[in-house]
Amino acid sequence: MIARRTLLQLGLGAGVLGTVASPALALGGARPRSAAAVPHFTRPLTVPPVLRPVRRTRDTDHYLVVVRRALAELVPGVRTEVLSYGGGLPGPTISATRGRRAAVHHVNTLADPVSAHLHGGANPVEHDGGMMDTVPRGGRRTYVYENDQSAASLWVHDHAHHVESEHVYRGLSHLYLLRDPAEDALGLPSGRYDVPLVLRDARLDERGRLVYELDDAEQRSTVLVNGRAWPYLDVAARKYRLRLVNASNLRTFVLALSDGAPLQVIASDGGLLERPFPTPVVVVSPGERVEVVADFSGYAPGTQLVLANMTGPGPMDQVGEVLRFHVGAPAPDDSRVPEVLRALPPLPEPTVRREFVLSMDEPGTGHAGHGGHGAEGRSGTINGRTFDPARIDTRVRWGTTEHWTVTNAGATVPHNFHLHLAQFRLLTRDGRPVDPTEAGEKDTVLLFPGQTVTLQATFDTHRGVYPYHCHLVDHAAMGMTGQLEVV
Ligand SMILES: [Cu+2]
Repeated sequence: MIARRTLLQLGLGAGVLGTVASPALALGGARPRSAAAVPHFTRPLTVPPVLRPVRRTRDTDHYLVVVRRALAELVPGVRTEVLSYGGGLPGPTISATRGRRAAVHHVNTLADPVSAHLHGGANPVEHDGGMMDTVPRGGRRTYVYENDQSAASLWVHDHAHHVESEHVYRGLSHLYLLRDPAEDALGLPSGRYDVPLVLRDARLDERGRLVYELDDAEQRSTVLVNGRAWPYLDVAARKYRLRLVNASNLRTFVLALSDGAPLQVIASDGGLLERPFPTPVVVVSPGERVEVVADFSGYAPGTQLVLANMTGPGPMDQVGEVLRFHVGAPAPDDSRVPEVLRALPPLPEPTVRREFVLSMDEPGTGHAGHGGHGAEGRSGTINGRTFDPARIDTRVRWGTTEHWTVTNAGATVPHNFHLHLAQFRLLTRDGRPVDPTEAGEKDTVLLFPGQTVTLQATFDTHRGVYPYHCHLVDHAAMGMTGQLEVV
């Protein structure tokens, strides 16, 4: 097979590659030997199927999810064993409606204990999927979600202590899209023009098997969108709502269209922004969600636009590309992006102030730990302490609003900060008011090395013990997790 780079040097467009590096060829024995050999943009994007309820009652939809091993064609022609919520990577999407309860019955067929956390959800602690609240092999568990919160792109992922990092990496996540008739009435692009894009990376060996090594971002250089490496998406020349979800363990995506055209950011983790905000660059760190409206109406049929990723780690000819849009004919478009999307909840005056400092043994700083090689033995801390399930780090009085200052004390490694139970509001980043795209409801915030953010959160829903942690999942597994008790 001619190297992709060579073809590009010859001036042949990537469209030619689609003919040369067809999935059929790969099936015929030319198996991808590394991420570098996987052709880009030869397979169409797929969207995870919507899970059907097994039963509907007056106020509740019941779902069945079997946690099991499955096969997925992450790269063309190769079946890769993954862990799955019911088949596929990511698993099927739950489409929930605000005000209508979802009861999700889990059956664990894996050897490991599992725990399913609805990321971004405000739920009673027994339904939060706690790290120590696990379901053993052969066990069953029903998670009940009230869906009494703003419409938002939520997602479910494993959170079982010690194994969550490898479980998430091997595929245990799925979308949970919470809808609201009030949001539907805004007229944003909908139906087939509302497309989730679950982004992540993976490291595959020469036989196409997923390789998991703790804190191994550099080598996870195969980029997957909805579980396929570098797919393309045929789009009509009109507006699309794109729900960007970062399901990576470690990789932050800095996304832009290859022609630099702006994307209208309309929503973040906890739902719609107050107003749309145009930007050419969208940053999504692990666990974060950013929704944009992309308008393809100005492009001639046949135009190809790459959704590019402008940062590493890893080789940029691989990790620098994510997805390609192939623009087709214009299509009728009565969708609109209103100037006002919603009124955000008011910001009460905080009465308690706290500080959180994230830190970890960084490679190359002389703190390589005791493990001898790799990340084993290195630890991550919040306020100097690694996770201890028996310790409550932060006690919050129910009903209060708190002001938190969160700092990444690192010199080289980015972190982020994820809070269970409550959506928070970012106030400042390094002393300046946050960008409008970060000013909505958030549950996860990125902190580049040395950065400090301030945020406020109101704890007026459920009582109990919930974690907060770095959502670079490998870092959480290295101890960068604390516990909050709402009393
Ligand atoms: Cu981290």
